[in-house]
Amino acid sequence: MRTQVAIIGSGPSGLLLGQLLSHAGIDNIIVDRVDREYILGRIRAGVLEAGMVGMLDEAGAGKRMHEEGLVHDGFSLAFAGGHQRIDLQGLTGKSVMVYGQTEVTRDLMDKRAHEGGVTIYNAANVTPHDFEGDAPYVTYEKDGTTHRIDCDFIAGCDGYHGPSRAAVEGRGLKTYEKVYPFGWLGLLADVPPVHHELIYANHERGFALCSQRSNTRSRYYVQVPLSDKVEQWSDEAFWDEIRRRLPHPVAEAMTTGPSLEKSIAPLRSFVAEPLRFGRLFLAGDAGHIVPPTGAKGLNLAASDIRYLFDGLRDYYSDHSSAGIDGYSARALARIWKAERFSWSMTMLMHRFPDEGDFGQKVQEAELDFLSSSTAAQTAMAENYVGLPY
Ligand code: RFL
Ligand code: PHB
Repeated sequence: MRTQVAIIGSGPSGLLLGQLLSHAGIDNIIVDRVDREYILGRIRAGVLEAGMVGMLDEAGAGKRMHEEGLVHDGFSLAFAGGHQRIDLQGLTGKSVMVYGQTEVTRDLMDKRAHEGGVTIYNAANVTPHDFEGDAPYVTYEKDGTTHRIDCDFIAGCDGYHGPSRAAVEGRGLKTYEKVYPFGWLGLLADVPPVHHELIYANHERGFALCSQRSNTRSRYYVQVPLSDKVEQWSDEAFWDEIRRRLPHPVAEAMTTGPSLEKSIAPLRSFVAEPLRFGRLFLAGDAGHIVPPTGAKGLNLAASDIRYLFDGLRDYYSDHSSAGIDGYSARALARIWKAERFSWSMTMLMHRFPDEGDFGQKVQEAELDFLSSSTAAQTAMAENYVGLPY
């Protein structure tokens, strides 16, 4: 097989890149280790910045998002029994779109299938080769046979555990990492959201988040120790715990119900540098991870794809390699700002077992300052709606 761009990974990064390339007349093939239903079963992010919304429109996959997504003009920080609203629209003139990653992925997959784009699912041992030279290729195994895709470029959109970053280890790759001493236990349920906007809660028992997927489906999270197992948490235990961590009137208003899904995700900050190795590019979670507190993971994947797609388009249309040459530096400049914001919001809102009462007091002072300072609220809002591309 031969294509122009071989894309490893059929998550949001790979699918978005595939659509944009196809619409620009650039041939591409996506290869994934698992199948469509498995990918759609992963419950992940829920908040889209305006930049990502625009890219889904550009990819021709934004129709259902505009019909079913919820535009949010603000969110709340709950602490010390009360709460402070961050007025995103008033402070920045921008909003965010609440629409689940699962739905984004489904819309992109449906669009690709409808247009006849090629995706190979259930491919084992996917491996990028010879990307430091002029003739890279990708191999994979399927149905007992080894297949080969020759290409001009390889896009490593294969997430944190994928083969693309593994292939460049020892070739000048530098990584930066911070692991947090807790995880998020998430629960999805067909119950109406407790509030029309998201609530991020700082509480002495630990962080909690009230999010949503629609007016009838809610997504809630509580901070848990890394040693906790999801089997230890009955639905009742989850509902009891999250209500304890919310201001009284919010807890009273909460509708509970059976979970559709429950899972624990560890929290990590991670950046790989650079993001280009010859004709191989890393994009999305393959190159960086943020803790979910700032809702930036999915949105950073989109900004990487913006820069990478623009570079590849210019390469094919104008024979200019300036865009692909600048990809890594441009993407990393935005990634590090989102890393900083996600880290700072994580530090502000969670209970840190080793920080003791001092850490707690500093958090309370910062939240109190935030409540009294429009400048501080504006800085938070600017980061939350998404920095410019
Ligand atoms: P993805 O979505 O991980 O997709 C990568 C794709 O690559 C495939 N793959 C392989 N394919 C071939 N061969 C292999 N050996 C392969 N190994 C992996 C995978 O099957 C998959 O289809 O990365 P992408 O596209 O870069 O998208 C990034 C986002 O998914 C990610 O940033 C966010 O979901 C992060 N994230 C969250 N972000 C938020 O903003 N809010 C959240 O609440 C939130 N929750 C989460 C998350 C990430 C999680 N992970 C990665 C464990 C919860 C979890 C559990
Ligand atoms: C979610 O709805 O899953 C979600 C929302 C906001 C976050 C993280 C996760 O910061």
